[in-house]
Amino acid sequence: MFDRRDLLKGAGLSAIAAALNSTKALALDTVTLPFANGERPLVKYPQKRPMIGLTSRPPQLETPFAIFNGGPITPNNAFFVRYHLADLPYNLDPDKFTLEVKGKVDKPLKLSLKDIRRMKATEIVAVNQCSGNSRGLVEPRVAGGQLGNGAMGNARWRGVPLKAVLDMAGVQAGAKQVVFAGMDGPVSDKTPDFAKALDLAHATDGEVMLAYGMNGDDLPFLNGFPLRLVVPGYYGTYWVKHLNEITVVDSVYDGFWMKSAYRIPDTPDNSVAPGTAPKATIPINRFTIRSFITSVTDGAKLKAGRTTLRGIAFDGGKGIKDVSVSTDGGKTWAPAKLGKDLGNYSFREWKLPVKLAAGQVELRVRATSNSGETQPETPRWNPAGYLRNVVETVRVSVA
Ligand SMILES: Nc1nc2c(c(=O)[nH]1)N[C@H]1C(S)=C(S)[C@@H](COP(=O)(O)O)O[C@H]1N2
Ligand SMILES: [Mo]
Repeated sequence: MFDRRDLLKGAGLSAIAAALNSTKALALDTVTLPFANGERPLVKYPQKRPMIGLTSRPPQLETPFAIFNGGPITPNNAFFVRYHLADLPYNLDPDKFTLEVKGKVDKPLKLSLKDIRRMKATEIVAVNQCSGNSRGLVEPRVAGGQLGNGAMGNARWRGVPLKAVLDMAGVQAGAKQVVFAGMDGPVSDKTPDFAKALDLAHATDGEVMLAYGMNGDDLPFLNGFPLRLVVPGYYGTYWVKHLNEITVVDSVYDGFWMKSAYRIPDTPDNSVAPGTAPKATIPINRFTIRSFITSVTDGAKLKAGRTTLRGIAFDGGKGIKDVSVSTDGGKTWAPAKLGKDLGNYSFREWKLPVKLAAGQVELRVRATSNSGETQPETPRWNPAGYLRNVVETVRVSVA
């Protein structure tokens, strides 16, 4: 298995390819996520530290939650990995890679990585979160990848605005959406290829980005090397990896992953009564607001007296206005001190000194955004287990 130092371009990539192709991930240990059947192997993949393994074909890796207590940026080697299709482009050659821009454009393009890296670069700190993050905690339980809270991460992405590339190609009048497809594919041709679409206005907002850099390095292979879409504030499903095909269309794209999958109820709070099916649905879009305690884990034993609680909060792009903490199961709340502002799409750190009395204590945290969105006291429910953002409770024994 490989370490970052081994991964010096070219030879490095084929070594990763060989490792991913030929070996099963090394299972190191097991971890137990806090729900029935939550036992998972801790696995080691190239360019990654030990991660919580959900599936191995394709690789799906969850970040161990303790990582989020290490600072607002999630290290590349701890960043979660999600794929739908098992045929990954292990043998891609970055020197031959091209991004094609086609469809309703005046001038179809084929850009090399060099072409893209020569353009004016921008950076944004943004959270990527899988729609299925925390699905294992949903009650009543729902089908799909049973994830804890580790299918999210925050990185500083570097690349070019998608708008700049679309402007170069010249979007034609009547264009409605932009469709994104990557180099991975299904192992059986019965499985629909993975492609996602954004409305043209969103795609050209100047924030949606074609990213080649992550936290000062190239993208790790499993996070979309050499190029991925970054859609700040939107669920990870839109963040297409190994992106090599952009198609401008004059209709609403109706591929499987837009029309049938990744849909939420078309109700005011995008939920339905538990166990029921929605009458109408819309494509999943922006994150709901969330916050977590990262310094204390559920079931921990703490000493009575003063301690400082820490954690993170984020939302779909308005930015975090307030984080409040309760040490009495939600009866009273105290405002936390917010950490450095890395932009409206980033994790926002918070901390609060508290005094804990002996006994069983329920710790809670609740964030509010600049637009007033806050977290519900009781979970909302939808059939795919998306959008979870209930105020979470961390139970600790204090002595
Ligand atoms: N090419 C490709 N891109 C993809 C996917 C995929 O299956 N194939 N999955 C999407 C989903 S559902 C998520 S949550 C994010 C996860 O990004 P990450 O693996 O870098 O964490 O990638 C998105 N981009
Ligand atoms: Mo996802």
